[in-house]
Amino acid sequence: MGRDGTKNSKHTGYNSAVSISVANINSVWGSLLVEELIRSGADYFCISPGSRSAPLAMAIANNARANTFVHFDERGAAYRALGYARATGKSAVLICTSGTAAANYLPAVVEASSDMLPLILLTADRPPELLETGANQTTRQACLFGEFVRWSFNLPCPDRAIPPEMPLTTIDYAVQQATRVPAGPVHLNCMFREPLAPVETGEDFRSYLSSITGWLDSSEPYTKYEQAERVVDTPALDRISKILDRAKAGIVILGHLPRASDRNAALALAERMQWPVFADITSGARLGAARTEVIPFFNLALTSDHVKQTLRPDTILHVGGRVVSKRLMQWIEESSLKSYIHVVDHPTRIDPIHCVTHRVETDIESFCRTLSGRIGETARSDYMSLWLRTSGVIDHVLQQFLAETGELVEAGVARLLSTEISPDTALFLASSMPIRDMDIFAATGGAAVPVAANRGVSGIDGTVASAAGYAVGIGQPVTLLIGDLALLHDLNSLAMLHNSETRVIVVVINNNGGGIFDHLPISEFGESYEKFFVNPHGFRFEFVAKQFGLDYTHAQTIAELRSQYRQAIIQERSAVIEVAVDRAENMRFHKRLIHEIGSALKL
Ligand SMILES: Cc1ncc(C[n+]2csc(CCOP(=O)(O)OP(=O)(O)O)c2C)c(N)n1
Ligand SMILES: [Mg+2]
Repeated sequence: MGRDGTKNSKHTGYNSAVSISVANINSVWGSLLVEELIRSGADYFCISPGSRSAPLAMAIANNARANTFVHFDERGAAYRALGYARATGKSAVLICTSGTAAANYLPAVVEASSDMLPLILLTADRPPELLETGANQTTRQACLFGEFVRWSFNLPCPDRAIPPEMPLTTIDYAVQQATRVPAGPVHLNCMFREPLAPVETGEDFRSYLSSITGWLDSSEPYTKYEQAERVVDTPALDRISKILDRAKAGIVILGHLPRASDRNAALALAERMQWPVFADITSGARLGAARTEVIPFFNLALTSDHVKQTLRPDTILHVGGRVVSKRLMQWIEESSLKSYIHVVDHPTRIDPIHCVTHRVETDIESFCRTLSGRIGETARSDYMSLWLRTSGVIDHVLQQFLAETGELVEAGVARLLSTEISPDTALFLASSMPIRDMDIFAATGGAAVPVAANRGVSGIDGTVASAAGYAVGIGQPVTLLIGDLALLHDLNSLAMLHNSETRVIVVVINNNGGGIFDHLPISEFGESYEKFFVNPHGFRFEFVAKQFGLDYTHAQTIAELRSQYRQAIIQERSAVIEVAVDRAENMRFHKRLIHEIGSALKL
């Protein structure tokens, strides 16, 4: 027997293929919980150290199939788990001790709940006799995450009076609740009495474990949740086909669509119908778009009143999650549509402008393929041709403008990354202007890489950690485009990046505060505006990058940015590339560009 009391089939009497620590009842339960999580596909554990969670941490340490990451900051650990879940669709597991440690999970839990990502939170707690007594490091943890979790449960202290099937089926149910539609976070508050370390108590657990010998000898979860297929309903198909058939000016909007098969089926349907496609940056269909139906510059087109008046749609087919562009939503709201059909794979309403007339909750790929099969070959319409022409004109103006400007502007950075992005990487976009600039200015001529962002609640927090988790989950380096305030918000998480499995190239646009507010009416309000909204700080990131062992460069021109980015891509390390941008110049560029586009589109 090892020092931790681990026994397996090699030890007589404990007839199991699984490593179960039998040092004491806490370690037995810890082993069962961790093994069952792994069997259920939740094998990525983000652990933040603490004493009360020792039975869980030691069980993870003793399970060879557990993939682990240890981080001191629970908030960052939770965001990392979120990024991992975003990349893989699998539940990531969080382990922490009691008290404020658990409370630090809240921001990521809110994002996971809103963006429907599976997380399993195992927060350690003191036993019931110590709660509400003033015992150290205790608080009301049982329902800490309120309505933001799909399920929460106060797991009783490990006890021989409770059969070992109970922790197993509880984990199975927890994973099911986290991953079934709509996916989301699940909280198990795990109470433990002393001893917390795997110290030998001399107990014999053979009779206790005898009822689960079948499970011990297998490699499957105790309760297997069978998946039922979601079929496409024929009357609904008839109704939707009829609406699409009758449309004279239809647009396909692609929202957040993480699965390539869904994306491709939606694009094939658009091609069949010959409808223009407005592909949101998080759809995955924008960067490297090979299809002619994709209208990359729809957002800039909608800065023109002429376009807004003459190209109004009568029908929208929106496939996938929410979209970044507020301008698009405002235009649709003003457009007195006949129909707005929203096709999604979850039950949660996404309709901030209250325009959806038909909502189809289904398997996106099969629904789009079935619809495609019902639609005859269509010739290119005038409506489609006008959109293609409009987007082409904007592309031309934008290229010319960027070539002429001597300054480093945010549009230029977004455009450069969209064409320079390496095909072997993924792109993670921070909230605020990075995601908007990419949505507005990205070209389609670069590589088609996965694009991700925390758009559930659009926080500027936890972005570095989310990108790091995404890199681990997707198994590729990630390029992160982030603002200075968002980076300041998550400096701690730079500590995650020196590890080679988490390669993130951080491109930080330092415009000395929240540049986004310059685009809002509040920017007219002088000194109070600067202080209370922009929050200028004057910080640079060179020494922070060095502190965390990361390569650092500072790009002062677009050519420098290009060469520094290319260099960072070929290095086998994470890096920070700082791009200092002047906010006032950036706004001047923006206004001139929009004026120029307006004039070009009137011709
Ligand atoms: C956690 C959180 N706090 C505050 C906000 C409000 N907010 C939105 S954008 C923004 C400014 C972000 O600045 P920066 O990251 O530098 O990006 P920039 O606006 O300059 O592009 C703030 C404070 C938020 N979205 N999330
Ligand atoms: Mg900024």
